[in-house]
Amino acid sequence: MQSKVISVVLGGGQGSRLYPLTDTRSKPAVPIAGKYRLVDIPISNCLNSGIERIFVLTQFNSASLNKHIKNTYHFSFFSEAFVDILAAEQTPNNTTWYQGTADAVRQCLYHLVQHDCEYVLILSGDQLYQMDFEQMVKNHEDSGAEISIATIPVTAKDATDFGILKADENNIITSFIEKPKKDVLPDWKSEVGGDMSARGKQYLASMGIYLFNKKLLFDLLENNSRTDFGKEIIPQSLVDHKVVSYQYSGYWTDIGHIHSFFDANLGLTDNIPEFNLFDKRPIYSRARMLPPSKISGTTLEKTVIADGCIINASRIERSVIGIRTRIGTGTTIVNTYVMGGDRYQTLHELTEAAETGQPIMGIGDRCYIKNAIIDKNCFIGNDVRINGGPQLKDGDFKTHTIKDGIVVVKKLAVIPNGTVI
Ligand code: ADQ
Ligand code: ADP
Repeated sequence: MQSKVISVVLGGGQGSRLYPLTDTRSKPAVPIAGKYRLVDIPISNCLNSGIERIFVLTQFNSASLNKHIKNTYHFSFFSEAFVDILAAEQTPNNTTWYQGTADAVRQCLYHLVQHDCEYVLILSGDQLYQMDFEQMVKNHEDSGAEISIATIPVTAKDATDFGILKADENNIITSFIEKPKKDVLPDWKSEVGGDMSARGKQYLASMGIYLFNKKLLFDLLENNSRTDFGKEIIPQSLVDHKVVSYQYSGYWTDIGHIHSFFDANLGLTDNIPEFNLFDKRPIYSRARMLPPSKISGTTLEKTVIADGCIINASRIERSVIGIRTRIGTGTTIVNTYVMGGDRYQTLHELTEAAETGQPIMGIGDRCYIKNAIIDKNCFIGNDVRINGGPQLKDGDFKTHTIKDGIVVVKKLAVIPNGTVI
């Protein structure tokens, strides 16, 4: 695998769907599950599948992404392995930012050409799943495919958000439509087999995971201006090339929207989560050498707590609490993802805040927080009430954004004592 495949992770366009989490950082750097970042998911899937040469394409480079990659993915001096970030850059031939997914890959072809490989695996940066790409490569080779697309059955409700395809009895894709409108959907039903069909998942969706024969990828991208895989490259390739569906049946979810990102994070608190962090194949992240979390007087119900926290809350329920989070006494947190902090405040800073009545980094005393995402390094005062839910109208404010009833408190926001949202 190592010598056959190079992987390219599409790290994100403008990232507007995950705003405000992507306001000051690139999408691959968005923290998930209390201690990881989005980019750790596709990179871990690659490493666990024996693919050790990885490019991450991102529209803009952030200090946190660079630092994270540099501090996390160390390889032996003697190995060929690498994880390289390629941010949209101006070169004599390209003066623009990436215009779309295919354009992003096109602009990095000159990096790819320098490496020996048979296949290029193209991955999305905003999906939560554990997949063994070795199986996909094997299927690609066994079927004689020139392009393989990982696919998953979805319901009619979800089908309009994906590329939908039809395949013949040999899994060769015969037609493909990117995000079909509702009225044409019935024409796109597939025979997906027993259980899936019974659950109403009668449409075969592209997971946005593509395996290309290297030479074909170059032929398809060079000397033209097609900008998107789903809209142009894939549908246009069906006529002249063997494009095969590799059907996947495990857990896979797109986390490119605030509500799906929120649901995927809180899903980790389920008794048996669909995404298994406790799998023998690890999700890699930065080893931070944090102290164990210290918890006092708190009733914890279905809660995931990362390292280095100091928690004195009275109750935390169905929540994910990220690294270095401080939570004061008498506070209740429900259905919330608290991302945590990048540092601890010094004793001097804490004393000064106490003397002047300013909030400290973390969540203060006697707060009630429900249906929220609290970004990194927030200062939430005492007696703050954040009650997200469908009763709240969407909107963007100085300290927070409301999307689908979820309150997203912005990174570094200071929420004064007694605030009600
Ligand atoms: P979408 O996810 O809607 O559909 P798109 O917005 O093009 O497609 O994003 C694909 C991935 O590429 C995402 O991870 C995104 O962040 C990233 N990306 C987008 N523009 C980029 C750019 N300019 N530079 C770098 N990265 C960029 C796609 C397929 C569908 C398929 C779904 C599955 O088009 O056919 O069903 O993925 O989620
Ligand atoms: P994120 O993308 O998660 O918001 P940042 O861009 O803020 O991350 O960078 C996180 C890194 O910056 C952390 O590793 C942390 O060590 C460092 N950092 C952030 N703020 C401070 C600070 N005020 N003092 C020292 N280090 C900081």
